[in-house]
Amino acid sequence: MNPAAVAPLAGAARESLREKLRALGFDEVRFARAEPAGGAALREWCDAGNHADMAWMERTVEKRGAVDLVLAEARTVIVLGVNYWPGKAHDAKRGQAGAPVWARYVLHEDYHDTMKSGLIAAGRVLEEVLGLGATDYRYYVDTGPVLERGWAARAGLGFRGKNGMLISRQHGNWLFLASVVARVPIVPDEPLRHAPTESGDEAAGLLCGKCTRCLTACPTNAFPEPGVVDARRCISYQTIENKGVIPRELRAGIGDRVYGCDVCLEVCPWNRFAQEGRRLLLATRHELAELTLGELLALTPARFAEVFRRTAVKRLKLTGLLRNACVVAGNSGERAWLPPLVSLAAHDVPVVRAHAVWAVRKLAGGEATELLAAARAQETDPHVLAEYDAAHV
Ligand code: B12
Ligand code: SF4
Ligand code: SF4
Repeated sequence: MNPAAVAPLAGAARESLREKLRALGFDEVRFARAEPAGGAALREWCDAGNHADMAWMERTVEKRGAVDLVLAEARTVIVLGVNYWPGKAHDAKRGQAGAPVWARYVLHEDYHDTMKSGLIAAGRVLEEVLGLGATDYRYYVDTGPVLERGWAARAGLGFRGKNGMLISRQHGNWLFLASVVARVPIVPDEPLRHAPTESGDEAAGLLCGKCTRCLTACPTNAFPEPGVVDARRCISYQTIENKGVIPRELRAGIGDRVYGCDVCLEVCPWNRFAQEGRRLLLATRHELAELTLGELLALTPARFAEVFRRTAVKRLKLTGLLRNACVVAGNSGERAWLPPLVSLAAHDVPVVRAHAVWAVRKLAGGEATELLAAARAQETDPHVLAEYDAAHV
């Protein structure tokens, strides 16, 4: 199709498209005009090193800031949101009886997979209703080179909070985002309130007022300024994206969080309006929240594959999860975890050994030398040896 020749979809036709997409399971469907945006801010964020080791962010800065590099002649970004708030009853079970705490988003089958089925169906709707061909649109959930939160704010789905999140007045912080970039003009929705920054981007904290709860609650002090997250200090990055050693000075702040972090989300007063989601595009796995730390420390490859099948945790792999479980055990103050930790100090994979050694030293104090003597005698890896020799745990 030639997008320039088509009048923008408006009025009842636009609302009918919105309804059809909502019926597929998307709780929010909003439209933004495709235009270059966000690139300068993202460049600045990467230049300051805030992307940590996520080299793929740095490599795609140009594309993320210019949506027509994602799809030539793109006219509209359709922003889609899926509410994943589990409801009060399920939420209350998190961290019960000393079970480690998981970020809420991961207590589902992998949302990248389940939302993809909705996006495929959305593509079919665009083909049927607007006559688009398969090459006239591209859809993404999370992993594409698209600044999903910026587009969502531009389309009025919510605002960018001081915690960096896209916050909806209706769903609070608990929305997954996805987008369809399309070669069809659609009359855009308005941002909630228009107060653009100098570059024309949507400012952070528009509806935060004087509140700073998220900034002060962050356990690892990951906000260099409101609305900006330094991934190097963020527990979500350290427990999910970082596949190596977690910096020693951040481990205490991780507390009992075994995968991801929701602290700056859950303290936000805008969550008070959130209602349990429809879950048409999500398959919950609440039972993961009930796994005990003992079960996690004893995970074998076969058990890991069975328990975390189809969840996003499988991408962290068994060794990443064992590493995180060692940190949680070290923070627990419970000497009961010493036997499994001493076993893990002799694990095949150095990153697991390193964190097990740290946890044993933290829990056992002066007795650690004796408990770890056999493992240390075999140790040759410099990262693990550094844990034995560190002056402070
Ligand atoms: C990299 C990444 C991370 C990194 C870095 C986080 C960060 N704050 O950037 C890490 C691993 C730390 C992370 C953590 C989490 N993440 Co994450 N992450 C991403 C990813 C892949 C890219 C984000 C990005 O580009 N960051 C760079 C910063 C500079 O960009 P930004 O936050 O969007 O803000 C800039 C732009 O929006 C731009 N801008 C402003 N106005 C406008 C207007 C327009 C039109 C445009 C285009 C741009 C623009 O300026 C802003 C400032 O520079 C997105 C998916 C995606 N493709 O967007 C998910 C995403 C942001 N993550 C998500 C989630 C759920 C999380 C966690 C809550 C997971 C958890 N519980 O552990 C935490 C929350 C941490 C936090 N407070 O931000 C959701 C957020 C949903 C929401 N409602 O906001 C996303 C959107 C994934 C999804 N598809 O649902 N994440
Ligand atoms: S996700 Fe956790 S560690 Fe990351 S910025 Fe928010 S509160 Fe801080
Ligand atoms: S906790 Fe307060 S400051 Fe942080 S995003 Fe929510 S309203 Fe804004």
